[in-house]
Amino acid sequence: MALTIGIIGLPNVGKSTLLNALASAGAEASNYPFCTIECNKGVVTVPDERLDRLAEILRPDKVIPSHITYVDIAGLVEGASRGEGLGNKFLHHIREADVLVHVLRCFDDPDITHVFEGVDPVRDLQTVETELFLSDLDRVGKWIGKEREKSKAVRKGERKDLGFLEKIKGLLSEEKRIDQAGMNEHQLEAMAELGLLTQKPMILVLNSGESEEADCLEGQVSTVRDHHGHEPVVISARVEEELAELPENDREEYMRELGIEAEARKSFIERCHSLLGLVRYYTAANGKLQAWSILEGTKAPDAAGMIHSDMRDGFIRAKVMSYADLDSHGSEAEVQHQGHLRTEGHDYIIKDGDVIQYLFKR
Ligand SMILES: Nc1nc2c(ncn2[C@@H]2O[C@H](COP(=O)(O)OP(=O)(O)OP(=O)(O)O)[C@@H](O)[C@H]2O)c(=O)[nH]1
Ligand SMILES: [Mg+2]
Repeated sequence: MALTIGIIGLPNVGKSTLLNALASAGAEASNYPFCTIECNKGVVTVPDERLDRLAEILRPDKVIPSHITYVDIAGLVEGASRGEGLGNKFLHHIREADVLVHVLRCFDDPDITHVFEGVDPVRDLQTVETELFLSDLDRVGKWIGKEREKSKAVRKGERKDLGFLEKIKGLLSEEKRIDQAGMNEHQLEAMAELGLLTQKPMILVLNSGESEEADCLEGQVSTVRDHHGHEPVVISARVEEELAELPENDREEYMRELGIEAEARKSFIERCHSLLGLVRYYTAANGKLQAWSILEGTKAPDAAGMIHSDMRDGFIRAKVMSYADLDSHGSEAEVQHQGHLRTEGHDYIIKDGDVIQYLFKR
């Protein structure tokens, strides 16, 4: 299953427009808050030069690039965590995404309704973040309630650590992100099961519009950066959507007219990859070379499980080479001859550029 990126933000900030630009998925974008009610999905191919070189070396019958599914989620509003504006339904979709792209409106256009007065990306960011924290708080609160109701007869190993959950609740109520470093195995399991929205890797995208003044935009970038602590990505969703819809021949001319050097949507996918800490690795088996995008820190059986759940359940070991070795030695046989073909087990964490063959019980 492809990795899923959920596109979130307030209504009318350009989420559907961004998805159209990325995937030409035909999501409806219009000047009408809540235009997206059900989710639109776009499957985007990740550009990958290493895959071309690997195909040259391994000569597979079939080459399949990595795909990322972008899901355009309807706009969140204040009170979403209490069910406002179909809130709970939207929050449910967000919970299913592996990582989040949060779109903030920086374009000023009196023709496009803004849910608040005027452009203020930091205010919008805080509004949506508060809803995410409140939703998480509600979730942890319900867990605590259920634990308390469990009879004393329930065995210790089947109980959740109430003290730990209370601590998480306290941090969430202060809108603090939770640091998982130092957590024990049970606590990490509980965190994974909770699937908190505020723990998902997230990047911020400033939708800059087509005619924003450079100074004004720089100011917005730096306030968002100061607030969030990470560098946001700037893109003009509407311009990119227009470019995506133009025939190849007309595109360059339009870009010259606008004074744009390169289509941002192409580098955007790459930037998402690096900012979100995604890792790209390859499987080579049965004449098929395939690239996969996964979260950093994924263990081999879980990565295999993204191909098929049977492969996770029956995982035995993984034969691993690195892209760098294949590239420099030029053949699989030579990599093996040089002693660089490794065998890894259940605890192996997939690295960027690994070329893997899984062995599993059927
Ligand atoms: N002027 C201008 N308008 C834009 C830009 N990006 C999007 N829009 C317009 O803003 C309106 C809303 O865009 P959408 O992409 O539908 O917004 P959304 O965030 O998906 O909205 P919801 O689905 O209601 O949550 C559309 O009319 C877009 O064409 C931009 O960069 N500049
Ligand atoms: Mg939309």
